[in-house]
Amino acid sequence: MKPTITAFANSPDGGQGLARDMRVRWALEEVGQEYEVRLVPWEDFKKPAHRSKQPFGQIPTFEHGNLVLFETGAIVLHIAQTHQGLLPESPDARARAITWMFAAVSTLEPPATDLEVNEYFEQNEPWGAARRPAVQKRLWTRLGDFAAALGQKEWIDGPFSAGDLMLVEVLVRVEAELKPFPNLVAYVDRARDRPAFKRAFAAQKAVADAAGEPLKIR
Ligand code: GTB
Repeated sequence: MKPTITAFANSPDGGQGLARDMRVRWALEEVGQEYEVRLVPWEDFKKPAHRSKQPFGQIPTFEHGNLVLFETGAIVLHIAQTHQGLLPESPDARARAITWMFAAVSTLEPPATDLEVNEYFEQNEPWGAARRPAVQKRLWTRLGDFAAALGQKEWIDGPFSAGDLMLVEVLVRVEAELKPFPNLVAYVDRARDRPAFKRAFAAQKAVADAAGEPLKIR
């Protein structure tokens, strides 16, 4: 039986890879696991049926048999732990890869999301533009620290892992801010060149193309 994930029926980004089901699709493609997708219309996000699977009324979710998961970090970790290919065998290297997954969602993603929120939802507030430089500076500090840690390595710690997958998925959300960090731009480009990334992106884009006009969220 294949797992089922949920995704936007009509993504606001029109299929540019920004909706967070992308990271789950990519992980499933990397490990060669086929999956089903249940598309959730925006008006159903906060309804009890969806909240019973995702308490915050968000996508994506992951269902496999009786198991229902939410939070992309947890979903990608589960996929990586139940298949070969996204986590190293050695316990120490595996723990380090998982550390980078946490760094992605708990250290890099919060300032990235803050910038997105400022762009999408705060620009029409009287204080929106004034807040932006501080938000951007916090993100740049984190990006600079990560750029220094990555250096000229191909991937963050040995072969490509779920750590890289989650890190890249955060970086793509703030692509315009990566320009001062050429090694981060090259890292994202390398990741996008992976066949599994391309398959996941194409699958997500096909849904958006079929949906037509993207959902307006601002
Ligand atoms: N921490 C959760 C996880 O990692 O699973 C975050 C999930 C999340 O934020 N999901 C978003 C959502 O469901 C969709 S991806 N939001 C509805 C809500 O919170 O009420 C976020 C997203 C989608 C599309 C764009 N875009 O178009 O640019 C940007 C961000």
